[in-house]
Amino acid sequence: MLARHSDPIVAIATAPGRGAVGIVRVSGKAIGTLVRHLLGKDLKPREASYLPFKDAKGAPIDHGLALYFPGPNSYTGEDVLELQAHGGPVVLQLLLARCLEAAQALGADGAPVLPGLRLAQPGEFTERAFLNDKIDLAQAEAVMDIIHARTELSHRAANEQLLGGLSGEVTDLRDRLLSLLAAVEAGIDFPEEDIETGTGKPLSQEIEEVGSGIERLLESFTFGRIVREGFGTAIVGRPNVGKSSLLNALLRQDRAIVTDVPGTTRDVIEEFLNIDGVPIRIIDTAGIRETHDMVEQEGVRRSIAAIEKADIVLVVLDRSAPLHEGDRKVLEQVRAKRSILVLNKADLPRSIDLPDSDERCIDVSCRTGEGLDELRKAISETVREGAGTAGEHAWAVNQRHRTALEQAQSGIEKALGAARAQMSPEFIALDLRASLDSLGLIIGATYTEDILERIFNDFCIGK
Ligand SMILES: Nc1nc2c(ncn2[C@@H]2O[C@H](COP(=O)(O)OP(=O)(O)OP(=O)(O)O)[C@@H](O)[C@H]2O)c(=O)[nH]1
Ligand SMILES: [Mg+2]
Repeated sequence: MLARHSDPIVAIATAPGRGAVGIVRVSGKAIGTLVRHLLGKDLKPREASYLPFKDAKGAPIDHGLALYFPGPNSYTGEDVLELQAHGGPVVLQLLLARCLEAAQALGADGAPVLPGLRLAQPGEFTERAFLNDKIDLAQAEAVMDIIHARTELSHRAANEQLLGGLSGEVTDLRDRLLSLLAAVEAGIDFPEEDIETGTGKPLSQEIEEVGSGIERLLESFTFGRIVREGFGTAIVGRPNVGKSSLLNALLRQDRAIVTDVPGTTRDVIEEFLNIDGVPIRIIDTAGIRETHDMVEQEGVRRSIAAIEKADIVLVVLDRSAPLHEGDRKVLEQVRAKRSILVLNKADLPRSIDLPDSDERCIDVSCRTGEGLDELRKAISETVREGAGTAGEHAWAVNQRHRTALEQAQSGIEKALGAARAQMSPEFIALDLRASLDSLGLIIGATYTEDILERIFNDFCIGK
């Protein structure tokens, strides 16, 4: 643990701006003296007291609720004080400054009330909770996922992770690896004997089973990316077919400029949409065509880049006109992608003749709203098919977990190779241990200061 991990810390815990209530939170190993100095009395643990919050001269800054949670029964595992005041930025800044000032004041014994109290860094309260074993690292990450969740599904995934769903799976795999390791290491004294584990299964089978467990966790990554970042859905097509109209219709909001001039949209526009609880990152793009206009050329380049990155493309065609050379080019462009053909302008007579295609086709009218529900349904079905739904569990691994799982898997493969080649147990043990350590990174059984920094820097201050 670094020295900074033992400093007492203080921060405004509520979001910047104005709200009904705002909270200033202090955490430290022993903050009882600060509580007394600041509030003029001791507080009963875990009971709300309605009090004036006074400045150094005794004039009230505000009246509010004070809550004191002596460690270890607190969010951080340390002593925690929460001051709930009116949620205005000035009140909260004054309270924050007052806490820092009170900490510097000299107490009855002539020593500073709470030496070293400083402003908290992002995520530092949750980092303390991790360091004090209140939660593990995967659970700490879930705290931020809950705060960032945009839809019910994202929230459910984060909440299950916070409740320990993922941690439990990782811990089970680690336990299995640990007993394997013990068996292999016991075998080190008896190199001439076959290595048999307690279950009677051959070692290679045991190792393989752990490998399949890791593989199952890895499979949840796609779903995890979708719940965290949204399902990337690019609206593409030649100019004037109604792409921006579709974006607006799906968002039920006049977000993008719509005109009858081809080449209206010049840049990609990205917005979030909630379809049946699934977060959809919907991207309107510039109409794809050959053009001499430099700005439009850049727009087209970005449209093509958006196609590449998207999880699915909605190819918009104007069904009131015959299939255009430009449409064919777009269809060619998206050939390798999963796509839905959106036949727009269904309020007008149909003149399009479609080439044979396996892709799903949906008639819509952005003008009347016809077909939009069916399109929403088709998008959500595609997500569920492609992502593997949250069947028995909703949690899913993130990029950091994925890297650790891949490392763990590589250790497993090496161990398996060594076991099959009947190499000496030391080698097998080495690879199993490497795999164990990689799995440990997920829950923070092993961690470095660097990992903590990368995780908690993305947090809000005060969390
Ligand atoms: N009749 C009818 N017209 C529509 C419909 N959807 C869009 N339009 C019209 O089609 C024209 C082009 O619409 P946009 O949404 O700007 O088309 P776009 O594909 O974004 O065009 P660019 O940005 O230029 O590539 C506008 O005049 C819209 O009013 C529809 O469902 N029915
Ligand atoms: Mg447009």
